[in-house]
Amino acid sequence: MLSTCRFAAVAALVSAVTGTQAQSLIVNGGFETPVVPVASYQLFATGSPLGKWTVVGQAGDVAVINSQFTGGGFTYNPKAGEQVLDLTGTTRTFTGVQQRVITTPGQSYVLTFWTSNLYNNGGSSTVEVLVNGVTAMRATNFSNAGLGQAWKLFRLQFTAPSDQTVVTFMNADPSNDDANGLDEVTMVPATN
Ligand SMILES: [Ca+2]
Ligand SMILES: [Ca+2]
Repeated sequence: MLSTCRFAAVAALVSAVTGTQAQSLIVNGGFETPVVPVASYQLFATGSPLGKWTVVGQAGDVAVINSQFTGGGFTYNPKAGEQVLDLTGTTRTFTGVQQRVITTPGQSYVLTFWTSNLYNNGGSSTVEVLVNGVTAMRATNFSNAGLGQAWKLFRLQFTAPSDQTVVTFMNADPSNDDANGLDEVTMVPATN
């Protein structure tokens, strides 16, 4: 009996560990598609699809930037992969991206995402996160990597109210700030 209980405990632990590696419900959370020109970027206007994402908010745009792009002496190193999303785009408006995911009502989910701050271009970066249109978090990154992007990880846990959940990431930087990076967005069921 004792050995059976011990086996059950080990099985539960293995389940918990594999649970944290569940496939993300967010598609293209690294903004690796659509592929934009090397050493350049591509703008996506409000209302446009960006892969599985949709650009939303005030009239304006966001930019998908290739890792080799440099502008004004700044580098736009992604957190991972070859591309990164810049929420300020060229318009620096309250504009962002959202994605609708299938969820289980009452289930708890963990959303993680990395934001970047280009310290010498604005000083800070704030991303406003909305769940089903309601502000759930304002994530501000003050990290300093000079002329490059300094990355910081954020985490938000919430309970899904319905069988579909819309997750939105908005640029909440002031209009004189021209950099607000987002990369590696994931969403998985909470394991507790
Ligand atoms: Ca990426
Ligand atoms: Ca910024």
